[in-house]
Amino acid sequence: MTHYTLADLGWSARHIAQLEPEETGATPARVNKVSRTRITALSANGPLRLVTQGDESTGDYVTGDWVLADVDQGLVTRRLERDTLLTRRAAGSGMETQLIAANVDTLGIVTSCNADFNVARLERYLAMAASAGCLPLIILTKSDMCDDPRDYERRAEALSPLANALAMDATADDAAEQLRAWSKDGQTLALVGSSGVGKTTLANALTGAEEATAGVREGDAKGRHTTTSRGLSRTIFGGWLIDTPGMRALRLNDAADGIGAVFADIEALAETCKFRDCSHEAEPGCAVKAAIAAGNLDADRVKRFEKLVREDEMNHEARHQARAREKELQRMARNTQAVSRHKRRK
Ligand SMILES: Nc1nc2c(ncn2[C@@H]2O[C@H](COP(=O)(O)OP(=O)(O)OP(=O)(O)O)[C@@H](O)[C@H]2O)c(=O)[nH]1
Ligand SMILES: [Mg+2]
Repeated sequence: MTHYTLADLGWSARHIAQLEPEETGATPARVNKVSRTRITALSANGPLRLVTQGDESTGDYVTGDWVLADVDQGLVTRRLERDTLLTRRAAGSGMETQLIAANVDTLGIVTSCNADFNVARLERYLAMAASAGCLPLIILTKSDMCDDPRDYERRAEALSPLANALAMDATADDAAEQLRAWSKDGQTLALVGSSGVGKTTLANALTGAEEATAGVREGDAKGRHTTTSRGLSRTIFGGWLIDTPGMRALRLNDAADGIGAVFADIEALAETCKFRDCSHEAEPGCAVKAAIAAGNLDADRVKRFEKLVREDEMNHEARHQARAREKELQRMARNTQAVSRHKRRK
């Protein structure tokens, strides 16, 4: 059984500062996997199997979380504040938030140098990273199967002032070495992206494990879903890696800040439009239109920005309405209870 120190696990002064005097006896642990009923975590005393207190759901915890545990009772007593939290809206049409991982330092956005490369999708992932507070790193795999990987790097880095891209052959001997800076010394790197782009291939190189990877189907760029769960794996450089199952579509979750960060240059430009509520369509004195006309700004990028903002506003509105409906239902339930109490008293 492998033992890690708290420092190995990424424990830091920020965590210690959160401890209350009466919590000095608690065992800090980093969440590895979360199931419907159980949480497994890594601690300085080895792996722990924990349950939550009372009627608290394990769904409030996610891979990468720091918790305090009562080891004798096998209980999670508290979750510590998260430095970063990656979320998305769950697949389908609902509004539920899905937690992806916590306390991730770098989000490795994996796509390949082929038909999977999609600028609108990359922008969504960049916005997700910015909302979460993670450093984004675009990893462009399958460079060995394309003529001009540098061109992919350039296109990825042109997406945003935040974008930093790295083309590589994930199956090559030096693949792990190229990711050393983001996966060493207690640093946590999470890999996200479509199915079949090479996340697990990179994860295996970084951890020395042999998790199953999948061959890409003939004729299209898509793979089958091979990875099905998430967990923390120790990297050969002393950091942590979170491999995730491939995502079909990324639905953003309250990402206004993230979108603003990815398109910070457009937002700054829009501030200088003559009208505060400029729609960048036909108004005079529009700085965005002027920049496009001068060839300093890509019109398609502006359209994609506006589409993401509209989508985010609609989500925000839908969530607001759902909350209002819930409140109204609670109010009605309280009234009904009050009426029946009144009747009983009569
Ligand atoms: N030639 C080449 N093949 C690669 C590269 N990266 C991944 N592959 C292959 O692509 C296939 C899919 O890789 P996986 O690592 O399973 O992909 P994944 O992203 O983990 O997929 P899911 O788990 O389904 O989300 C495997 O056969 C890999 O060997 C690369 O850079 N070059
Ligand atoms: Mg995989």
